[in-house]
Amino acid sequence: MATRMRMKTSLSMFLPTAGRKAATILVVGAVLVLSSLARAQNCGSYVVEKWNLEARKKFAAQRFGIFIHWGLYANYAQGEWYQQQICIDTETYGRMADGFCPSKFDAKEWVRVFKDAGARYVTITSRHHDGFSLWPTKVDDGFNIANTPFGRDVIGELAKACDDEGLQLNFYYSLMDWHRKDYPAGLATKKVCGEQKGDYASYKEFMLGQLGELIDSYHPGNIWFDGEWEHAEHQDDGTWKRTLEWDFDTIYDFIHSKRVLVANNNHQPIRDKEDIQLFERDLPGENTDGGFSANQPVANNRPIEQCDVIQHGVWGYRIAERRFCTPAEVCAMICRCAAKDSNLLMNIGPDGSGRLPAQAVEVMSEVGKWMRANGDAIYGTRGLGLVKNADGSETGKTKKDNTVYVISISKGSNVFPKVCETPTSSF
Ligand code: FHN
Repeated sequence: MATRMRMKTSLSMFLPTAGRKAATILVVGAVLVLSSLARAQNCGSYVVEKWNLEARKKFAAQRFGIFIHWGLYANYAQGEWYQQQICIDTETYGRMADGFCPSKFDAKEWVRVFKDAGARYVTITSRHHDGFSLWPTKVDDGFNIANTPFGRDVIGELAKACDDEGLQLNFYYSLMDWHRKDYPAGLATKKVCGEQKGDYASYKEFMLGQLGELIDSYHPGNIWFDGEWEHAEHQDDGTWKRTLEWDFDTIYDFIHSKRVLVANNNHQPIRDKEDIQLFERDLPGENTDGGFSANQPVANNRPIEQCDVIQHGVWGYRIAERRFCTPAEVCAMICRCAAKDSNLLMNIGPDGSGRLPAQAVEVMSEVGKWMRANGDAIYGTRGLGLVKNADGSETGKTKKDNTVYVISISKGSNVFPKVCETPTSSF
């Protein structure tokens, strides 16, 4: 019974939960096929183009990125699901737009912190589930940053700051929407919008309009979708019960036509046209206690990215949550991911003033010191696996050219991983 329940995808699995246990590490398979990302590939009838394969390879080599969850919800300071959790109607919730004036927002300072931490890219919530857009979009009903006292183009300023410092910017984009009337409400949205039937053709046109605008104006590396899962429930016979046909072919083709990669955090097996496989707070193939990846076989021909949170249990800023990962814990996560041939996308939720939480800044500064000393074992490597040792420590291995990096990850939240370089001939 317990197993059957775990296999089912239920809405509660996607809600923010406080502190998950560190991953239980298993021995992974042997050496990966190193050339799999470099050549043109057939995925079913879909032929992956050369630009796409090169972009995937570039993405995988970056290995460490910063995730930013920021929007109106930062003003409420209760995490990004607050509207849904206390069932505020969209009109009442949206009034916060009149009070959104993050006077301390400084894209250059954010980027300085990210770059100093050793991050090679940034993925920001251009629009989260509440439907509020962080750029002055022309295709919505006005629920965006232009109609706040702040009025500045957050996405534009961040894009410029990233560009100036050589960091790639990517966009999280919520498929699920708690604001628009044409969005067909799924399990989570019904709590805010009731049994809203919506008009998906109209909603899809809106999304394509926004995506085109985002891509043409700010040139992201990838679009990172989220929220599909409120319309999909995994069945015991291995199939998915879907309550909405999203027409991802059209959406993905549109994004690919602009030479941008597609990722979808849907917790399902990867589709042909998805370029990056995502794991939420779970190492690829581990399916630890959250159960997010219970139904996600690891794709062996795509770059992989695991996202996780620095502030415990939340993505958007929560004022009362004072527990943050330690620098050593973040470094251990980076190492586990690299050993598993995955990137780490570490989330920070800025507050309503536009500042990154001070604790996150301190942690990232220490992470940066470790990355400067040990980055060779991380950037541009391929993962050779991660083993859990009898004493609870872990050993990860990565490889680049003729060097294998053996990474020892000790137990304890304040012990940094240790890296040892070995020529491949020793193996
Ligand atoms: O509901 C969201 C959540 O707020 C957050 O954005 C995370 C990031 O991976 N994804 C969803 C849950 O799967």
